[in-house]
Amino acid sequence: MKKWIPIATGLLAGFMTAAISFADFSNHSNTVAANSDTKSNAEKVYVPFGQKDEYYLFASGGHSGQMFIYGVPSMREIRTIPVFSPDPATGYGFDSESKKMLGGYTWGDLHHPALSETNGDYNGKFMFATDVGNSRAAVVDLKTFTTKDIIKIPNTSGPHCAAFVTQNTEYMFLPTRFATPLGQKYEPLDQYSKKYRGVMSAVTFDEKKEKLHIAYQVALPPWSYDLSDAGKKSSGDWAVMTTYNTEEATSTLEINASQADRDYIVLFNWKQLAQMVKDGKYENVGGQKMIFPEKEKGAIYLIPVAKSPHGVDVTPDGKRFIAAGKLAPTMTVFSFAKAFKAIENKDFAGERNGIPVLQYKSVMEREVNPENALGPLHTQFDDKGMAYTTMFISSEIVKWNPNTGETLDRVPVQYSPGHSVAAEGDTVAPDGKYLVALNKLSKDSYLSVGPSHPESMQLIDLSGKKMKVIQSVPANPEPHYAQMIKADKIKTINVYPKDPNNPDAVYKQKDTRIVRKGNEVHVYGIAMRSRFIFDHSAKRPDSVEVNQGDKVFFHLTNIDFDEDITHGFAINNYNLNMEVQPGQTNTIEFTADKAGTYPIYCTNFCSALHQEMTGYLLVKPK
Ligand code: K7E
Ligand code: CUA
Repeated sequence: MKKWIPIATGLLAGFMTAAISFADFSNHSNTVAANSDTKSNAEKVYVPFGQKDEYYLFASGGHSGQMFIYGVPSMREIRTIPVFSPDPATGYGFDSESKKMLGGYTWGDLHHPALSETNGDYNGKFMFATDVGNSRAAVVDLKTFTTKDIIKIPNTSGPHCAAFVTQNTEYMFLPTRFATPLGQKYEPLDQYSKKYRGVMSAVTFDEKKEKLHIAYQVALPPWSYDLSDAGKKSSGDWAVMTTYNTEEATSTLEINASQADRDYIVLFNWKQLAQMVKDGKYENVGGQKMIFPEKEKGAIYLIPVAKSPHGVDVTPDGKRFIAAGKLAPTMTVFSFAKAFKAIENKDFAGERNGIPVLQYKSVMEREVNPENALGPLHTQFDDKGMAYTTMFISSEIVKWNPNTGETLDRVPVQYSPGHSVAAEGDTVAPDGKYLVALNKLSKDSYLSVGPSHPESMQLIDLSGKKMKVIQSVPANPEPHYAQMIKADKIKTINVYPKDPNNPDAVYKQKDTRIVRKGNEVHVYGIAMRSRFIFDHSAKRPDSVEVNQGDKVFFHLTNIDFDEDITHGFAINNYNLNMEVQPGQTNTIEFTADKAGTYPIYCTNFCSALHQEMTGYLLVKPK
């Protein structure tokens, strides 16, 4: 323990100015261009035209609120899935359903995408994500790569460490980065230790209805909860998360939250928490079932860990969890079995905020300090159980053996990696093969675009004895975390099937119509190559006339049941656009408050006569 105190003090400055460490790498000559086997690297990432990538990579879009999809090993960006922010390209946030889901928010901060799991393995069905910016959780359906549900999480501020799912997607846990008074009521900051709380929410998912739901919440001490991970196999009922600012500082956190040599890992049993809820051991706070751990004991424990940890990761066999020190150059390996024993023997070193603290020595298995490796943040695993930890300050990936602590290999990356992601890396059976470093700074890697540069992702080949960086691509803000899944696990649909129960759907030209109810106008129309038909019986079936002030609903069905033949629907000068994918029915609603003549047009180039796919919205003045 003594060892890291002096180092950590120096590190604090280093962590904040990681860029100064770039110079250290001049002797590594590891830039892709300088690599002597450029050709063999190129072959490894080359996916010939007509062939497809082996993996999907789902990368967090950070404060863009979106998720970016890449293919691995080509590292080609395939798609953006809008989740927490509107996206004109797909009409997300414009059509009625997605607009309602976004709830008026125009941005989100998506950090950790999490794939749904069956028996600890990605099942390829759904992707979950949380929003640190506006405290929401979302689910994306991987049949269509579209967001299906978003819920606002009350009583919480910034669910950063989420989303990590339990091994059969029973729960995802959303502990918060910021402590606030419950319900975000006003309380002076002097009351921080007494009145503020960090709240963890347990969210469930109804796969049939595709709906998220808050099962219960836990009022944790007023600390910052950082990364979390669910247990696996023998530790499957448990989950772990890191904390910082257990100092309970209320200002200048960079100094004041780094005072203590130890913060904690929170170890909790989610089955016991669920049982407490069943037994009525909770209080109602703002409509949520809130467990107070100082009153209801037995499900939550604290484990001391070196200074302001960031990541904590459970090994694929579920036997250990590894915390990375951020301000201590240490990866600490803990044993679940030891923790369970310590709990059984009540081997406590007292309590903190009414929560028992387990003896560090009783749970810790080893501290690993690779020489000069600084700023460990997150750990991933390969098929042999070997660990790969990102070093933010020394800008490298360190491969090491969690069973022995031995350092096996190191490779520099450009620069300052936050997370990395291994192929199927969070499952009980990672693939090895590939690791992608998600770097915070690309600095001198690409053509300059001015003072602010893109982040970078570097593909690392794990198949040999030595790690090898084989590709580098720029990434939009901000790849915090990603998950990589075998491509054949994801089964997308080609077209939306006909839905006879959808009252808004119209599949035949003769069923197109305009229905007026008072000042509401409902247009039941179709889009097809290369025209709109809003009312087949009208003199001009592709134009609609309404009165100024009318509430207008365009229900549009794309009757081109043909893969990739998607249509757009934009109203010129009305700030409206949506996409209607093959077979899909989509609705856009607005108040026609501006009188005049407004062209309607298709925004997706859909045929040789796409340009002709137009009509008019006429808004008759009052
Ligand atoms: Cu960027 Cu996971 Cu939000 Cu670490 S987090 S780096
Ligand atoms: Cu439909 Cu262009």
